[in-house]
Amino acid sequence: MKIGNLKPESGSPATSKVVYLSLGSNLGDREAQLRDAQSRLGTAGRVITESSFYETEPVEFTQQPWFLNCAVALETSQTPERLMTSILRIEEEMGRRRVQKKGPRSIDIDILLFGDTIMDSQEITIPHPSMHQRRFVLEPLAEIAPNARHPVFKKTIRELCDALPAGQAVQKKP
Ligand code: PH2
Ligand code: MG
Ligand code: MG
Repeated sequence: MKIGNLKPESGSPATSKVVYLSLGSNLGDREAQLRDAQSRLGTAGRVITESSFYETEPVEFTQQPWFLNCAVALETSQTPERLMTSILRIEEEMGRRRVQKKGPRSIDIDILLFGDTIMDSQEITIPHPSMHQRRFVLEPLAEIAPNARHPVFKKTIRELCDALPAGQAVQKKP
């Protein structure tokens, strides 16, 4: 065999990426639901790291119970579209009802970063368009991936977290 034939055929090798997700719950048994979601994410890839759980003040729509939030690193060979389908299925299987935008939810799973992918389609925006403004996202993410880099702002998660204005109570659970 010629050595030149050893290069991979374009597009054929399964390429896996590290994806960072934000999980949140503020209805029912929040802790059990975060754990349930983490374990179900195993159907979409390999869960590499899980942050601690954080008790967080609701933001944007503030008249709702406090959230429990965490961040998860997932290695997956799924495309962003497939992963989004997997996530929506998990949320549905866990009984999420979409009643009010940004309102109370049993489980919410958001894609934050997908390797260094940048995309903006009707269904999916990556990186998550609000992640850099949300302490409930950045603190858990900084715990597991302080040096991951936001591909649009070219800043690390630690830098984005340190640049947040004061406010947005976020308390790491022991
Ligand atoms: N999710 C929202 C709106 N506000 N606030 C906190 N603390 N945690 C969340 O997960 C959250 C929120 C919409 O997805
Ligand atoms: Mg969300
Ligand atoms: Mg969501």
